[in-house]
Amino acid sequence: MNLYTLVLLIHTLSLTAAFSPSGGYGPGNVTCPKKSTAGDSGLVRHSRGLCEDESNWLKKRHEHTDEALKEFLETADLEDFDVEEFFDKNNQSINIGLAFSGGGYRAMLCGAGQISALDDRTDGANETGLGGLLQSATYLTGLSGGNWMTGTLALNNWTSVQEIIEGDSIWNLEHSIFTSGGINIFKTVGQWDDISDSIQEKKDAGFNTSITDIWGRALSYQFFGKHDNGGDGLTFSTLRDVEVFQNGEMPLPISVATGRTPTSKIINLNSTVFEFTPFELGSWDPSLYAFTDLKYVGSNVDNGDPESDTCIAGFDNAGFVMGTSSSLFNQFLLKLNTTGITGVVHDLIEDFLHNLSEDFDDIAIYGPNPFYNTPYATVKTIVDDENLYLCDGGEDNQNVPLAPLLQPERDVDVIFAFDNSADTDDSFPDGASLVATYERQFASQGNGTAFPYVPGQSTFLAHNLTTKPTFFGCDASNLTDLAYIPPLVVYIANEPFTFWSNTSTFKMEYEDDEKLGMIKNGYEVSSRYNMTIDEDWKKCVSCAIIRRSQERRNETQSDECEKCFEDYCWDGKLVTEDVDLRSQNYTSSNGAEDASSEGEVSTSSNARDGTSESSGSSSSDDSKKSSASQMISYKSVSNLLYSALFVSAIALFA
Ligand SMILES: *[C@@H]1O[C@H](CO)[C@@H](O)[C@H](O)[C@H]1NC(C)=O
Ligand SMILES: *[C@@H]1O[C@H](CO)[C@@H](O)[C@H](O)[C@H]1NC(C)=O
Ligand SMILES: *[C@@H]1O[C@H](CO)[C@@H](O)[C@H](O)[C@H]1NC(C)=O
Ligand SMILES: *[C@@H]1O[C@H](CO)[C@@H](O)[C@H](O)[C@H]1NC(C)=O
Ligand SMILES: *[C@@H]1O[C@H](CO)[C@@H](O)[C@H](O)[C@H]1NC(C)=O
Ligand SMILES: *[C@@H]1O[C@H](CO)[C@@H](O)[C@H](O)[C@H]1NC(C)=O
Ligand SMILES: *[C@@H]1O[C@H](CO)[C@@H](O)[C@H](O)[C@H]1NC(C)=O
Ligand SMILES: *[C@@H]1O[C@H](CO)[C@@H](O)[C@H](O)[C@H]1NC(C)=O
Ligand SMILES: *[C@@H]1O[C@H](CO)[C@@H](O)[C@H](O)[C@H]1NC(C)=O
Ligand SMILES: *[C@@H]1O[C@H](CO)[C@@H](O)[C@H](O)[C@H]1NC(C)=O
Ligand SMILES: *[C@@H]1O[C@H](CO)[C@@H](O)[C@H](O)[C@H]1NC(C)=O
Ligand SMILES: CC(=O)N[C@H]1CO[C@H](CO)[C@@H](O)[C@@H]1O
Repeated sequence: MNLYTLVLLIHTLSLTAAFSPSGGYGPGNVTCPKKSTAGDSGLVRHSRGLCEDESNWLKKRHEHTDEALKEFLETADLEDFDVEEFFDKNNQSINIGLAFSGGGYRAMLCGAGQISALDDRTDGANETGLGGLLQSATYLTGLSGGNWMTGTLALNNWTSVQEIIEGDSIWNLEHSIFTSGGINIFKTVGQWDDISDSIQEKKDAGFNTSITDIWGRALSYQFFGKHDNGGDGLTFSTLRDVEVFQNGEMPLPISVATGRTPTSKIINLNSTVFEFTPFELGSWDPSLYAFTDLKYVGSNVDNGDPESDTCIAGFDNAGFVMGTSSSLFNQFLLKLNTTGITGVVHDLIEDFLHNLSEDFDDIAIYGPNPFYNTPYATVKTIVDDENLYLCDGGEDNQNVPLAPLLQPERDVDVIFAFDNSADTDDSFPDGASLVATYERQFASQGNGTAFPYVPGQSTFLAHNLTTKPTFFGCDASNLTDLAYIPPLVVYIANEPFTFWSNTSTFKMEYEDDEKLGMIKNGYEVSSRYNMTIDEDWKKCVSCAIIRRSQERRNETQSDECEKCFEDYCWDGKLVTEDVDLRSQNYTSSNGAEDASSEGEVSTSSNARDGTSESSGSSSSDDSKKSSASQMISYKSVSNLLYSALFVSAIALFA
């Protein structure tokens, strides 16, 4: 064998190892990796610090972000600011995090438009948008519909929204996933046959399956149409072997889900937030406080130690991961008889529904539990179970996936939080997600994270904090009472410019012109209507990016940036009916309490204007919300409540 063939062989092996070893949807056997380092056992580690893979990868990413940010700041042309000098003095790279909320296809399409204005590959973004900001970003988080967007970009060789709308093989949304072939019934049936085979493969390999498997496979045809069989063998950890990722040419994609046992309910104060990176799956929260190597999820382990030399790979199917983060949409399949699905597929789903209690409707089963018997959790609910149950990232009401970006280990300077939730009666955001994340820092599950002060939803609406971008946590000196100085948060909410972008969360079909209208409107949202509302928008964004760095060095802001902050920072004022969150007294928690205890944030959970109640009843916002819109914004996970809504939602696409 000559050297060339050897290299080729190794290359092929490493590629196939990245996909499911079976080549299809069913996970397969591989040799376990060598034990990792220092104290941690086998495949699992304590959530102290970042994993070595992420730290190493960051070095490569920072080479790219440093360059891109230099260019971004140069072209922003700030007064009294020398870019070279700034970078010389800065002994660490600036970490920018971008977060995209859930909300079905609405969130995916709005998010696509919003991100396209930050992407220097988009026509016009260098001139009328914030082109280069995406290239300067270190982290990219997505949840539910937002993770459909981030996952599509990441797992298609870091494609761009521009490429997607010019191409024709992905994001074809004219037909719902139940009738993907349109009038071509054979195409639809063929696809569902494949899905059915996939699920059978996973079962045959000895794994429990859930509705999320079906849902994830169906979604994959829309997101991974370029890959064989709708990406049935594509895994999330595949990214490790993709050159653009290895070289740090894209931000770290993170998908967020929450943990929930089939019979329980969760709210922002007691949920366990999970994150999937290409390297790991796990949580920073005390109820788990562990991460596992994503590639080997599905292996039989005890405290992270594989039971034999044989491990499992291929469980982390990309569609399954993206379906997990959006499992709330499993509910569509429950209305089976109204979907028009017939034959084999109908029977397959019917079979599932009969064999599962309804408690499992929105749950993805990760079994065997990769965290079985791990010792780091303060509450043992998750680690004592033989399965790990994950569900939609928005179920705890934190619909913008901020948790991964608030971990002090990641040292994020600024977060751009894109909120495409449907909180109000007319399906626009009202800041509820930020409030939920704000509150969580004071609960034991917040585990010493910090988040800037925000007002309640009444103020968000009355002071127009959702109709123009708003900065939170502008002044580090005002945040010293928090656990540490959190990132500055640039909050950008969905609003209509040229398209009514407040479509229903459950609208599953978009005509091409609707799709493009949503995307274009998203571009206009994050570019301030192509810079026509504020020609200094790029400058102001730059001021936000450099702020924490300046504060660390005790440098004063230029007059120009001060002016920007006057325009965009929340001024701390409230409308009269809003409770001042800042004056709330939270009982400090020692982190050792049972996370399920209801009393841990004694005064706040009822004093807040209702958002932390799972019922969603609100004292001040009653007039602005109906119970239906609260359900759409994932206020409650009650199946009972959903039923009524879904019946009407189904009518939309049936
Ligand atoms: C994996 O190996 C085990 C034995 O170690 C065997 O029982 C099982 O059938 C194998 N699974 C697959 C999918 O090949
Ligand atoms: C950067 O410099 C500051 C002050 O000079 C110092 O406190 C900090 O530890 C340095 N950080 C790094 C990453 O070297
Ligand atoms: C935008 O500017 C960047 C950096 O100069 C350049 O690489 C990129 O090609 C430009 N984008 C477009 C669409 O012209
Ligand atoms: C804003 O710019 C985008 C991207 O170049 C373009 O598609 C859109 O038509 C522009 N919108 C307006 C209102 O000019
Ligand atoms: C992935 O994208 C890079 C450029 O970004 C390109 O060089 C490479 O050929 C692409 N790979 C595939 C498999 O399309
Ligand atoms: C669908 O209809 C069949 C026959 O009427 C019934 O047995 C089944 O329970 C229904 N399934 C669902 C999910 O409603
Ligand atoms: C919010 O916007 C509306 C409509 O543009 C305006 O009438 C109102 O004065 C604004 N409110 C505040 C507090 O700026
Ligand atoms: C910070 O605190 C000062 C003094 O209390 C106050 O005047 C200012 O408005 C605060 N700034 C922000 C952004 O909250
Ligand atoms: C920052 O500046 C203030 C006043 O300008 C001064 O009181 C303080 O000691 C300085 N802090 C550091 C760390 O240099
Ligand atoms: C909150 O409680 C602490 C100690 O329990 C007390 O010192 C502090 O004054 C209280 N703050 C407010 C705003 O009530
Ligand atoms: C979380 O808190 C809610 C409201 O207090 C409660 O109903 C629920 O049972 C708790 N869930 C867990 C998993 O502790
Ligand atoms: C900052 C902080 O409180 N970290 C805690 C998070 O939870 C783990 C596990 O309970 C603790 O060990 C950390 O100290």
